[in-house]
Amino acid sequence: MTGDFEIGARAKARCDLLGAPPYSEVEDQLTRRFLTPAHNAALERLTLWMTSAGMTVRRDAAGNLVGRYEGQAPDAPALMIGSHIDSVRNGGRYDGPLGIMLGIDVVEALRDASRRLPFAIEVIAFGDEEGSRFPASMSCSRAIAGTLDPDAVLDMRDADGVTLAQAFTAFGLDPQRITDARRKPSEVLAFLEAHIEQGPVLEAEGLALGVVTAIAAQKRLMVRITGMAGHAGTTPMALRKDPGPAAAECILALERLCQAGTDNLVGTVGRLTALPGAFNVIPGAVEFSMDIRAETSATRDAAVEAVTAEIHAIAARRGLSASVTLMQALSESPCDPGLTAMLEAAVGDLGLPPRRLPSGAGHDAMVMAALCPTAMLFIRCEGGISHNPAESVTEADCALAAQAMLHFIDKLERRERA
Ligand code: HGY
Ligand code: MN
Ligand code: MN
Repeated sequence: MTGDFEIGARAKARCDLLGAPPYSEVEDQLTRRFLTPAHNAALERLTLWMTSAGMTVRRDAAGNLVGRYEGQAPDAPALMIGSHIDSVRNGGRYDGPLGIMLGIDVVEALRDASRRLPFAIEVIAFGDEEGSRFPASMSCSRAIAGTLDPDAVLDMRDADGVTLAQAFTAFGLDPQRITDARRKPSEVLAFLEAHIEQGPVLEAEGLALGVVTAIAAQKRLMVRITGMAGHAGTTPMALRKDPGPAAAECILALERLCQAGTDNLVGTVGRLTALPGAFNVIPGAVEFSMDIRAETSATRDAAVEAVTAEIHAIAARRGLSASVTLMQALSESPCDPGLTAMLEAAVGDLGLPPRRLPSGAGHDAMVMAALCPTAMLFIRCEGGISHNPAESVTEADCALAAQAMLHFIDKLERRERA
């Protein structure tokens, strides 16, 4: 126990509470997309929790929530702790929110112990990391890091045709002021993100915690294969210009390329749409997304180039046309070696064996690295399952994560006072 709450266990319970309406857009599942009423409800609840933990709380111009626990000196640079509050559709309850709730628990423990540090602590709930509503992702941490070009994203539309600019206005924010969220390097000491591993390694090795070495490079692309719409009953097979089978060939080509790849190369088609989308109409066009990742940008880019060439060759052979449009590129992001060693030592203070591992999943930390040194703590999750309502963590592992974060803060305090 720390103060009057179970540190870590309460963080898990709070993620569970946010797993249902009004903090989800959908009954019986968790879908919480950027700038929706569910996002707003979650920020209102987080504001209460951050305030009662001893923080001042504000919403920034990009839709982030920022809780601040002052250091000994006013305006001291901050250790930022946080993760994202948005979710994928029908996602898990811990992917993102757990890193925020653990930050709140840690600050409340410091406040209960009447501790003031040579730095402030800011707990951040990034509004958009998943890109589950608009095609681009990580827009909120990019706004803070100063790497977001609003003109490149404000006209992007969600599935209902709402632009990002319209969504900002509906949320009470000025789309022309997003860049006001940018922070100066002098304001930020470091960024620490605690996150479920979303993979099977820690569980397979019987480990509660791991320390991230680097985050994989990723690219998001949209592919459109264009043929000719026609009648499903009267058009002979030999006379069709059907983009459907062509898309199937392309998706198999992506799978084959990635299966043969190195550097943890992976490729995913998560969205596939036949247009106009009727039983009895040969599609005029088929669109599908590609998410391609690898430990290095070089491997990622070689795979993108190879699959793009295959897509055009398949389309040409079938008398169709194809377009491949880059939606977003994120470079690999090594975590700061000094902070990573500090985090590893903090895990060791708990009597746990050190375990360093790369992250195939993207995280706000990879964006924040443009602003400040970063460190990431991984927490075991059951079966490595994530982006799935079956996502699960234990109270004990959450408690260990919170303790490791407190030990990390002790080490950072010693370094800053030296
Ligand atoms: O896609 C990812 O890796 C992260 O969950 N946004
Ligand atoms: Mn995440
Ligand atoms: Mn995710």
